[in-house]
Amino acid sequence: MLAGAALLGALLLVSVVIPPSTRGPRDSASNIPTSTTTVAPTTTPAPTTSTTTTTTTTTEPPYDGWVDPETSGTRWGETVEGLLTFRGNPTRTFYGEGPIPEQPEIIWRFPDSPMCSPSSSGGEVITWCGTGWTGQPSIFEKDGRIWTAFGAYSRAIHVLDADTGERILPDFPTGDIIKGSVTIDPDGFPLLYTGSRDNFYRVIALDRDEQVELWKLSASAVSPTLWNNDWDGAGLIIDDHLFIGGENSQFHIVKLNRGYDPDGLVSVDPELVFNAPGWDDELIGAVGRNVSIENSVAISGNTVYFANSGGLVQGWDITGLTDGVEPTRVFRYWAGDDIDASIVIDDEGMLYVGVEYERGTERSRTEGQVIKLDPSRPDDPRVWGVDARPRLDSGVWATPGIVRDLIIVPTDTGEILGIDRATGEVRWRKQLPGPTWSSPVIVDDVWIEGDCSGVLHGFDVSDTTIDPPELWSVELGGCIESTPAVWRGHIVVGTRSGYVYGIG
Ligand SMILES: [Ca+2]
Ligand SMILES: [Ca+2]
Ligand SMILES: [Ca+2]
Repeated sequence: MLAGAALLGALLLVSVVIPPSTRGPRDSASNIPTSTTTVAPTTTPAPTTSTTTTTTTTTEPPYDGWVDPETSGTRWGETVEGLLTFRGNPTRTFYGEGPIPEQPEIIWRFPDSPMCSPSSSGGEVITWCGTGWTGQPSIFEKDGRIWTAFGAYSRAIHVLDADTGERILPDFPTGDIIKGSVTIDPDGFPLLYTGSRDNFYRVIALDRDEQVELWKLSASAVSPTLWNNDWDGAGLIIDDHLFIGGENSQFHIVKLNRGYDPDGLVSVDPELVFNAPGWDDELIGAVGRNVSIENSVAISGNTVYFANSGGLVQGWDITGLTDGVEPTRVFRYWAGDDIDASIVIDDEGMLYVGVEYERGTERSRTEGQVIKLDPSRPDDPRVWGVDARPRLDSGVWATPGIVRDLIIVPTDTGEILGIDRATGEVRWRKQLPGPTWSSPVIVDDVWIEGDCSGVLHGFDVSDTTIDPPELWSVELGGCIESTPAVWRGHIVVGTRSGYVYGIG
C-alpha cells in the first residue's frame, strides 16, 4: 500500500507539473449510416412468343458493422445535412459540400470585439484569442436555415446563422477555453457535444430558448488518469454511443440513451460503458507520462483508432460492444513522438498518421513524420514514411487530407507536402507562412488552406501531380490554426486575431 501511495503521489505530482500547452492541437468527430445498395429487380417483359421470363435480383446486404470502410470520403449519415464533426465523418475524411465560392469575400465577422480569455496551465497564464487548433466549426441545415456552431477562446459555445453571423441562441459559457471542434448529433437529436479545458466533455441541448447542458463527463471520472484534463478531441456518435479520447489519457465510450421527455424536449441518460488507458507500460518506459489523447478518434469497420502524445497508434475492436463484449486492443504501433493530428482512414482501411518531432527519438528518425499504416498487417504495418523534421519542435499538427491518389500534409514550418498515397513519394512541396496547423479542406477539387499570416487560400487540385496553382485568397488577419468548415457556398473559419468569419 505504501508503494501504491507513493506511486499515487508521484502521479499527482506529475499531473500538476505540466508545461503550458501553447502548442497542443485538437480535433472533432461525426456520425454513421449503414449503407444499403439495392438494385431493383429487372424484369424483362416476356415476349408473347417466349416461354421464359428472366428476373435478376441483386441485393447487397447492409454493411454488418460499425462503419463501412467505403464511407471514407463521404458525408456521414442521411438524417442531418451538414459537416457535423471534425473532418465530417468517422474516418475523418469528409470536408463538406460545394459549391465553393469562385471569388470568396468576407460576408460577416463574429463577434463585435475580439474573443479573448486568459487560461492557466502549469501555473502560467496566457491570454488566448479567437479560435485555434483544431477549432473546426460544424455547419448544418436545421429548421430551414444553415447553422454554424463552434467553441472558442471566448470560453463559450456559439451558435450562429451561417448566412448572417447573427446568434441563433445565446452563447453557452464554460469554465475555460475551448480548443477542439464540436460534434452535432448525426441522428437528428438537437444535441451538441463539446469539450472544454474546464475538465468537462458536455452534451448540450439546442431545442430551447438557450443552450442547456444535459450532462457532462469529468476528466477525473475514470481512473487511473495521466497528464491533464482538457478535451481537445471531437467525439463520434454512432448507434447511440459516444466515442471520445481525453487529455486524461483515457479512451471512453458512453451509451447516451437519447430520447425526448414528455414535453417533447430532447433528453439523454448517459452511462459510461467502457474506458481504458491509452497507454501501456512499454510506452511509459519509452516516453514517460505525457500520453494525453488530443486527437479525435476515428472508426473504420469495427475498430476505433486513435493515437496519443506518446506517439502510440492503437486500434480497439468494438465488434461486440452492443452485446456487452468489452473492446480489446487489436492494433499497436509506436511512431516515436507526439501525435495530435487525427488518424485519417481511406476506403481500404489504411491509416495516415501525422507525427510531431519534439522528443528527437531514434524511432522518429526511422519511421518519419507522415506514416501510412496497414492495420491488416499488425506485425509489420508501416507501408511508407516521409521525413518532415527540419529541426527539433517541428513535424505535423494538421490532420492529413486525402484527394484521390494524393495525401496533402501541412507541416509546422509552413511547408506543405503533396504525397503519393500509394508510394509515399513526395510529388510537390508548397511553402506558406507557418506554422500551418490548419487541416486541408478539399471540396470540388478546391483545396482550402489557412496560413499563419492570416490568409485563406484556395488551390486547384484537379491535377494531383503538380504543385496546385492558387485560385484565390482572402486576407483575414491573425494566424489561421483552425480548420475551415465548408457547406454549400459558405466557408466559416476562425483565426487567432479573435474573430470567426463567414466567407461566401
Ligand atoms: Ca490540449
Ligand atoms: Ca505536442
Ligand atoms: Ca500532444
